[in-house]
Amino acid sequence: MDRPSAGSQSPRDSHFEIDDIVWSPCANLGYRRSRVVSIDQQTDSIYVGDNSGSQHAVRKSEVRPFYDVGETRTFQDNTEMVHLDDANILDNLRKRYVKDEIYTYTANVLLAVNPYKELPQLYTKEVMSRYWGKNPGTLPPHPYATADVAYRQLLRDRKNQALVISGESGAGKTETAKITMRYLTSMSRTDAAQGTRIQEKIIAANPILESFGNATTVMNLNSSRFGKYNEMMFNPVGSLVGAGIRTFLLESSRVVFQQKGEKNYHVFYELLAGMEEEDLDSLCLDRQSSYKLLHSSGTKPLQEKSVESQRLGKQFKELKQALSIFIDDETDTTIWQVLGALIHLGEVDFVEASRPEDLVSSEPSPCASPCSAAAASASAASASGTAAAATADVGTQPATVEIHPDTEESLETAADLLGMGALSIAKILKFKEMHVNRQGRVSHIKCPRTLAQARQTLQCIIKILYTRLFEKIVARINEVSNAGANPDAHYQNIGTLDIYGFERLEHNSFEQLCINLANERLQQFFVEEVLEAEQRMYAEERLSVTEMELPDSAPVVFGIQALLTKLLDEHSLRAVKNLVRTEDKDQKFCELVHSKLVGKRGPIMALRLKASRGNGGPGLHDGFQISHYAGAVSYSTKGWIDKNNDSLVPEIETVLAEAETPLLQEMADTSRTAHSGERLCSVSSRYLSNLTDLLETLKQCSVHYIRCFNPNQERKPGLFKPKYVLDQVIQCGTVELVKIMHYGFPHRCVLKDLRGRFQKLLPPEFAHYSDRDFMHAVMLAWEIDDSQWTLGTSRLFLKAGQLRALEELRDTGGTASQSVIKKIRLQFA
Ligand code: AD9
Ligand code: MG
Repeated sequence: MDRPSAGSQSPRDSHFEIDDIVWSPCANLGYRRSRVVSIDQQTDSIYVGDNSGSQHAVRKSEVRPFYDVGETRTFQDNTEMVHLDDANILDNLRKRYVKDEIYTYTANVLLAVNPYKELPQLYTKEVMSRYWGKNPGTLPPHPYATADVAYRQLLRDRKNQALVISGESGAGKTETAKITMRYLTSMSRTDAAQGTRIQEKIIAANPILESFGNATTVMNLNSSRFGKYNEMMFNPVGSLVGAGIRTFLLESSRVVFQQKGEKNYHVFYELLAGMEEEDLDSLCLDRQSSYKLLHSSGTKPLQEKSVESQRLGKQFKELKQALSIFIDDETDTTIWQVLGALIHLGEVDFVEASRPEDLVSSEPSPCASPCSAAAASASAASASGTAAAATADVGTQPATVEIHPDTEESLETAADLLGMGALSIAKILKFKEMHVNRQGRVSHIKCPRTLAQARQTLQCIIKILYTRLFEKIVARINEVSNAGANPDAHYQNIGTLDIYGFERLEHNSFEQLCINLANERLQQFFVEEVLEAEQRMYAEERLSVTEMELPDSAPVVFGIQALLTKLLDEHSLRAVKNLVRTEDKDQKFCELVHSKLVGKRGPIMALRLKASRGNGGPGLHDGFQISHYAGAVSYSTKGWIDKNNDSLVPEIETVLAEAETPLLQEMADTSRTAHSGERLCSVSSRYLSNLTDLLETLKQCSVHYIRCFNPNQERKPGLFKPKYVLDQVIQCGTVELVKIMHYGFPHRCVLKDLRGRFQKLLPPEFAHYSDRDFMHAVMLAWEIDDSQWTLGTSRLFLKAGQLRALEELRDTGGTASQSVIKKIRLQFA
């Protein structure tokens, strides 16, 4: 799909002459400093030469003007630069980065480049105080300034505020979110009734969420595997009264499988490294064992007393400390028991049981597995009216698999820790409960699972237990963080959105599509709410601005949503009802995508993918590719139908409800028991509806943007890879933003307010002028370059830095020269 080129030239920049120093495109660096050697007007090519003496032709539209301000001079705000294009923005970011100036404004959007090293001097108490209540732009760019603006606007406008932090995985979103939250908790007043406890709770929630929801990935050693929206509530005088967290789609597949170079959730490793010996004993765990759940991607158990082990041990203590703020000792014990049980469940395996030859139906049936065959045979019985015989036949079928004798002990230990019967769990693993509708009467049958099905069921149970535990902990944090807030009071809040960044891995699945959809929708929101709104405002103020084609996410968003809701849900439901062969349900879904959604010029394309370990074994299989705003991503549909169903093992609900411990009982969702029938609990529908709610929330807020950039994939401090950053700068719409704000004007002030403020800048004889004429006269009287301002119908638009200049004039109390005043008088006469 053709996407508008964000870096394309505007007419103002396109004039070049021989010997001009320019930026020319370079595969490695993004742009290289070059000299114009000759210009071919016919072909619109420019020949450029570099230091090495080599010359080559480039298209004129790809060349950017070079503005020499020296290596050390940089701009705090990209819109202050003379040339506003990708090459010059990139160079400004690079020069600032090497000086540890990791933050840069683009008008009111803050850009942050990950330093990959501690910069404690940037975040001291003293620095916090400096930003408190200051006008943005008067101090260096900082997340504190962005948070401060949000707080002031909340108080002034009585409107909810949102800080939207975006960027690819590893770019620094979570760290930046914590920086803004620390600022707001430290600086804002606390409600007398709340004491400092509310601050403590907000800060303590972070390590808990990170232990349970973050993991090491190839992109980031501490990657957030869930999205979160943290809301801090303030009363009308600005005191902090409570907080809440909304989470989005935790990546549950990670609990049972990790790609090469990746790990399970931090909490498991922290537990093993930090727990006291006797507590570990009570969970029947030991530090030296290589557990499948934690080491399936080939990582080794931690060496005792190694640096890593000590770090994790320390984190475990911090986690325990943080948890103690939200939960009692009994719940704390249960949490570790559940986690221990999951590790033991991960060890369980199966063997084929010797079973009668006639178990698999010899009749041609749509499904080949015992479970499906049983269902098919029961439905056939139902159709032929021999229901009683069918129930007897199916109900007495022996198990196809048994628990592997070597792993029986693991199952028993897990069951003990969960306060459940090992037999109950084994039954779920070996048999699927199905219901058959015979002439209006629903009966339940148990049919044996195959080896593959038993293994898959085990994985499902582990995923369900972990996800529910995570959800329970978040719910508990919310309960405690809101305990002091008056439920009837209407508070305003500042939300901080830290959602997983755009992902393009070697193998991309359902989770990556969900993650990338969230980023697509946020990008669409940014374009609509910021860029388009900006263009609309200029039109309303009757100002002419350079027409600019904006990126349009709508076709991609529309395509993905159709794929997830229409195709995936419909097909998942057919699978639940056993209307598709279990073996090729994912492949069939892929074929549906190809036939229904792949279009010639659309964003979705058909693809042949090489399969991998996590992708269903070697060989080729079908997939599709989507052109996202941040690049094309190939997806494999392997496993999607199961991943999309949250109710794959409904039998577990009853067992949970009957467990001994209250926390596990609370984790049961009794609306989903096996008896509730063949239901699809669609993961994608729930996710889409959560996303829509989030965007609705954002629409009601004043939104402040922080864009994070990853300078390199090696996680090295001081390494700024220009081409890598350039791609991110272009993808996120920063270039369009800079252009709109520059060719437009970043500061827009209501004329009436300005007049009140700058009254003294002109003699009293101007008092009868209209607000518009008055401010016009001020700009003329002080001879402010007319490229730096423009007058709308109700606002004065100013380039970056000009408002500061006017304020300085006001403070110094000067008056304009008489000769100039005279000229103006004549002009307005
Ligand atoms: V992901 O989408 O959750 O995978 P994030 O959240 O964008 O990603 P994160 O904030 O986790 O990235 O940052 C990655 C790492 O960069 C951190 O663990 C820190 O080691 C490092 N980082 C990021 N920002 C800063 C900072 N302001 N100061 C110091 C930082 N280090
Ligand atoms: Mg993160």
